[in-house]
Amino acid sequence: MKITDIKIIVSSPGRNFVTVKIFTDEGLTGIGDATLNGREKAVVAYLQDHLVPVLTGRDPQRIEDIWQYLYKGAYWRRGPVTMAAIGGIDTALWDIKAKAAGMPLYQLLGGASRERLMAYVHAQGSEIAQTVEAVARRMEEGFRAVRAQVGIPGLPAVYGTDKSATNTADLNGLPQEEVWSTPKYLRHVPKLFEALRGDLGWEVELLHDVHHRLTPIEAARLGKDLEPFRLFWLEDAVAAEHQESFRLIRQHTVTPLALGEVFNTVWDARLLIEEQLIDYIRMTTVHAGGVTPLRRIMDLAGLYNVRTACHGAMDMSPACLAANLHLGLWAPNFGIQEYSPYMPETLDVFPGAWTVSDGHLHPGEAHGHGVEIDEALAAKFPYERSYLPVNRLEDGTLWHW
Ligand code: EZ4
Ligand code: CO
Repeated sequence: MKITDIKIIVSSPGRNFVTVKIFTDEGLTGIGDATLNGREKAVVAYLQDHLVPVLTGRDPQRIEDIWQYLYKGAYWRRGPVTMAAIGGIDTALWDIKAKAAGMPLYQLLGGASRERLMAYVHAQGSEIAQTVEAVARRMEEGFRAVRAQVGIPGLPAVYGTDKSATNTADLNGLPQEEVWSTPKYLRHVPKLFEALRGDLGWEVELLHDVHHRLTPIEAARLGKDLEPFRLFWLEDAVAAEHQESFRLIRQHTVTPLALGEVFNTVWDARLLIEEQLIDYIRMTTVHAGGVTPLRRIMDLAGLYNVRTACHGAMDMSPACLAANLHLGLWAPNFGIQEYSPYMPETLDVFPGAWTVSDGHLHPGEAHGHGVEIDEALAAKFPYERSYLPVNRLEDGTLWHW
């Protein structure tokens, strides 16, 4: 088999997605997600100018060799742009290989380790009562695990709670600015979980995303304060350039810790995994550089009792979710899968075999990873400039978003 053509498709059916589509001389095609929110065009240039030219004519079945060639062969390793580009190619190659083998990707990886994958969804409110109501609605929909976020008194809308106070129409796609206060946040969040347990009981699994905003000792304080409410996890407690930070947090709290949605190689997570400093690794197919490396990372994690929890926000395409679901169905150490319901126009552009029911996900039985792209429809949604927000403390200091 030979790669005859590679198309890089940029489309914005609700939000921007970068998709790699690989064509072969045997008529098989495969797709992979290469989306990097706010930096889409850098990935497109990396793919178009540097990867497509070296791949055309190669045997798409030699996935390992191609991955090594792209990773080691560039001399410049790692980084989100590089790894998202490689991730798009690698996912499309696994899609082709599984189609050629006549099986769903999870079968090629070693077969199913379970019947279905527990999902968690997001619930938000600007006030505690609203979040409690939102979590209750999610439970009624059948979800067993819900990530709860709430607005902070005295601050405009913060991450994961509500639309920002900024008038985004005036920004022409440039980043909006949010405001942050750690003391206000630390005082308020335990009250949310007290109310959730009081009103909704103990069966539901509750999660919370700190979104990288604390120092290690502040994260330790929050973890301790939340212990009575038995969280499933505390996500991204601190920015993890220092993996060692988690030694300090771990000394102080038994609240389980999840991390890794911004990681892009095993080297970002090695110490965290080997010292058992986290409980869930959040790396996801696209940003980890594809199925090839993420499978290895999952295996390494399994050796140290760290479970998988692929990042699954709606700014990664359904092709990424599908790859995560195949990996999750196989992984002996699967933990949970984030599920963020897509907009209808996104699902129209990316029709797929995966299903969600009763709070669980399944990748389906279609050959490959099971997601395709409707190119004609994709062309009707051109790229729209869009960035993630930035964050400042109340005195104007630039902070982590
Ligand atoms: O901020 O996907 O757990 N989910 C998250 C997301 C991320 C975005 C970044 O692109 O933290 O909302
Ligand atoms: Co997160």
